[in-house]
Amino acid sequence: MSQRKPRIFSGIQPSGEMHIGNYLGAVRNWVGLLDEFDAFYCIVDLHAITVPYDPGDLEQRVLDLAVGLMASGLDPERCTLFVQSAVPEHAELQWLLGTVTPLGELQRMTQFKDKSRHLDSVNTGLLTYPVLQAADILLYLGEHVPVGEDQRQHLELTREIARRWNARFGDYFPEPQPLILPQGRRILGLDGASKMSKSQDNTIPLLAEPEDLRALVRTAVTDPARVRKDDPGNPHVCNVFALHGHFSPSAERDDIEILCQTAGIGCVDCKNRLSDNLAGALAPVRDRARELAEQPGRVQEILAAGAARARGVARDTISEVRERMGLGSPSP
Ligand code: AQP
Repeated sequence: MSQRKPRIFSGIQPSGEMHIGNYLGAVRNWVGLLDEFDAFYCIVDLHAITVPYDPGDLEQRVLDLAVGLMASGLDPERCTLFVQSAVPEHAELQWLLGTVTPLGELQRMTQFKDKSRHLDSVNTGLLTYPVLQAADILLYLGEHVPVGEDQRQHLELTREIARRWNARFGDYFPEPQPLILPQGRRILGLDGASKMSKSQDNTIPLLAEPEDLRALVRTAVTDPARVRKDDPGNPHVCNVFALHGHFSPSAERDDIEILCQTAGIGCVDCKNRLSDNLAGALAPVRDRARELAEQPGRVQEILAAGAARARGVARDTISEVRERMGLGSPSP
């Protein structure tokens, strides 16, 4: 008899163009989990609207992200790929879980502090973001969550919310475990200092054309101590060298390491070699994306089928949760 695969959930925001940080830190790893797990991968549009955004763009961003995810190898035949707002039970469960979530825990979340610091007026959604994240995962009774290091704190809060809810209403939710993958390390942006981030304008978009890649990589910050071409550089503090580690053959990377340390190669040449390797490595993803982008109707159908499957599971969870919380059955 075949055993049920353990379930995982992970999400990505349609807050801008998918970038190589998303790809290396998350999506490439998600693809590697398709055989082992019953994977739910979600385009979390409700999360993306917690920061300023253009409503006229959102639908297209969702579609573009779906294209990027599928082009990266998320095969919708082997996972449930869907859009968060197409499954209204996410928002319902968030409310229900909010009743057992301590305010102090939300206020001490690093991401909340970072994001709210830059805003004149802080909306409640930014504060309750981790409760929605807990609802996303618990709605599918997710046992594992592939997350980047940056999301570890939120996942710990999800576990705490599950524990509190179970203690109050009876054991039901699993406490999801992080699946922090060795390759899931933080990728730095073109500034070489902060996390590559859609909202920070420091990204290398996954689907950029080779000439755009080259222009972007040219702006990347390298070893700040290396001022002139004949200064020896330190590759270990250089983000361009770190990116070579992901996209260049290891022999070439070893070569560049020595050439940089001995001033045998300048930063411009080093960047051009990275651009060529990046463009080559991402060519198959770009080609698949181009094909998919020409069939928006098909992409919409795939997302609708994913939402239908997700909704089936979500409805069962909500029924059980409502029952245990004394709210009775949902209206048909
Ligand atoms: N720079 C990164 N390095 C490694 N992993 C990253 N991820 C994002 N940036 C990096 C991982 O990608 C997944 C989806 O992320 P998200 O879109 O939900 O939100 P995020 O982490 O906040 O990504 P951004 O680009 O920084 O978006 P904005 O600017 O909208 O906040 C996650 O698993 C994340 O770890």
